[in-house]
Amino acid sequence: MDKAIDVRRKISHFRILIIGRANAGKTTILKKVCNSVEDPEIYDPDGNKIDPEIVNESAERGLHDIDNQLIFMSNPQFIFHDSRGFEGGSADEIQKVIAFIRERGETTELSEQLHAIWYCLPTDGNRPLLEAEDRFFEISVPLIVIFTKFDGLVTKAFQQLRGEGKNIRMANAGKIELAQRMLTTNYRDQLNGVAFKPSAYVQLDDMRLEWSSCTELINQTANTLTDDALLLLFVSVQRNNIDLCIWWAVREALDDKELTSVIKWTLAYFPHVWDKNVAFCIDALKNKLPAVEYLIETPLGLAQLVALLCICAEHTFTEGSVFEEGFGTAFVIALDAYVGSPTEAAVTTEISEMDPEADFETRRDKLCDIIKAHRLRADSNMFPKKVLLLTANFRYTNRHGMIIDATTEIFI
Ligand SMILES: Nc1nc2c(ncn2[C@@H]2O[C@H](COP(=O)(O)OP(=O)(O)OP(=O)(O)O)[C@@H](O)[C@H]2O)c(=O)[nH]1
Ligand SMILES: [Mg+2]
Repeated sequence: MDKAIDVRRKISHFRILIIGRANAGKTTILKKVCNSVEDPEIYDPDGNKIDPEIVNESAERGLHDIDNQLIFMSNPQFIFHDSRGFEGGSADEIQKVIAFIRERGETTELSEQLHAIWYCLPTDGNRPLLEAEDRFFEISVPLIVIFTKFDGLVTKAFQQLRGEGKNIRMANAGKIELAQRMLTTNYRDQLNGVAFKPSAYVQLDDMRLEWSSCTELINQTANTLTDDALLLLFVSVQRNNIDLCIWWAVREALDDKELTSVIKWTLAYFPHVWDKNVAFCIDALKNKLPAVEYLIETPLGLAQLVALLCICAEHTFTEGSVFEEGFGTAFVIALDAYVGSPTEAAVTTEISEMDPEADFETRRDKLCDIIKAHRLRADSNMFPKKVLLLTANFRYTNRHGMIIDATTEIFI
């Protein structure tokens, strides 16, 4: 297990190859995962930034050169590689992808290896699978098949039902179920026949919509990682999905018996907590709660400690300033706000109602629910009153190209 923390210290990037046909929705997914409306920055294999303005003509190629590294500034801990679509001179492109996967597999540097492959299969077209597409499954990297543009398949199902004479209401009522069946027959079942099965399948809603999310893709990717070190790394780079960090932190710490290890393992899953901060937190906690050693001697006491750590860590994450150096201070403020607060009292009551004899999964899920229901920031009275420094108006373009005027207030 300590090897995992070690990896977190050594490499901070999770490297993903995304492949699939042109227009499959790859870039849209990457932006969603990184919570970005901007295009990624492009770096060559040596880490030199490629300026898309200068290489104007080949900028498009820069994005699709599989060797280049794509990094979104909103979550620079993910490095993506994006290939060209397979069709149109496809054999060449497939060879290139296979060579790239093989090369990355041969490197002994963990940070240079591929950690997962996301394989996008659009479901809105007429051609379910390309002949050569199942070759990719013969690899040792976890491969997650993503069925994209399911909304397009739903539209096709609707049209089919209308063609069969159903009225609009009936066609609407039956379209999702039919689309699901079409997905199974035309895609899932066909992939069951291939020699090397993907590690997981994910089906995504219309990724263009503001509310659609990639949570399922992130969860499935985490589930396919069998190596503790990689799992910790993957979960801890999720700036967009703190609930997942909470889930893994609880899972890891809930059966632990030793104070330092509980604290270390609960905090290690959060993206902004680094090894060097953990020792500081242990001291801060012992200062604030001198009896903390005794707390973990009972299952419910341990659950309280894990809840405290997750709630404080989650709260500090929402403060932009806490990355790296600012974490210790932010943690102490959160700890002061939490201990003795109504939030802590509510958490303690709910934990005391948990069944200590229940199986691990039940206790884990219950504790996650309690933690998620008691975010520290929900009770703003617990924090020192802040003073409004300025109100700023700004304008930005959202992912649908709409210009939005917004206002933000900055407090000190
Ligand atoms: N209907 C539908 N359209 C989508 C979805 N996701 C993306 N699109 C649209 O599909 C088009 C292609 O999306 P991209 O994300 O650029 O696809 P890509 O695979 O990166 O394309 P290339 O980089 O050209 O290979 C865009 O017009 C997107 O708005 C989806 O879930 N449903
Ligand atoms: Mg793209």
